[in-house]
Amino acid sequence: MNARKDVICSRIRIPVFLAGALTVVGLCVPPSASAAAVHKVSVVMKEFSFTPAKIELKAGETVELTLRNAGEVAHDWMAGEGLVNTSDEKGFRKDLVALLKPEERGRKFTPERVGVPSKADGITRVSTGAELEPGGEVTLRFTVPADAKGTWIMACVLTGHYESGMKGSIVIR
Ligand SMILES: [Cu+2]
Repeated sequence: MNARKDVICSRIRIPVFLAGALTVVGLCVPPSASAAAVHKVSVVMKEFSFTPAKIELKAGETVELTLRNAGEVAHDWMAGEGLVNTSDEKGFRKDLVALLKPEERGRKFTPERVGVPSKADGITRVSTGAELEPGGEVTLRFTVPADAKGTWIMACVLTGHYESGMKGSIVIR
């Protein structure tokens, strides 16, 4: 009885061992040069924060920025500089997303572009980015242009969200 049991066990072990070995081989294959050059960054959105709140990128690198809404309500992700932030108008004097021209892929998100003529100075502020439903995810893939160097604000421009903490910075060197 015992001998028979051992035989059954050894038959089971062989394929499991092979599967394990194949997995190890798969993990040891070096990534191609193009895959290695991609800088992957993830930002988690919820009520009311971006985590991490600071992203650092370099001009010339290819970036895959993944935004994920782990919250219970919809959130926006926008980026730029010169934010007009009042209760009835929000938008950037200079839009970072227009410079980055990202390819966007994901689920449960809507690309957004909103222009807001400022009451203060008549200049149109823009908010470009994406609105993510709860559970939504979008990956923005772009190569950082040299003219994007600087410190930018990322924000959720939905009413009250920025004021409650949905803000952060993107530093491009
Ligand atoms: Cu929000």
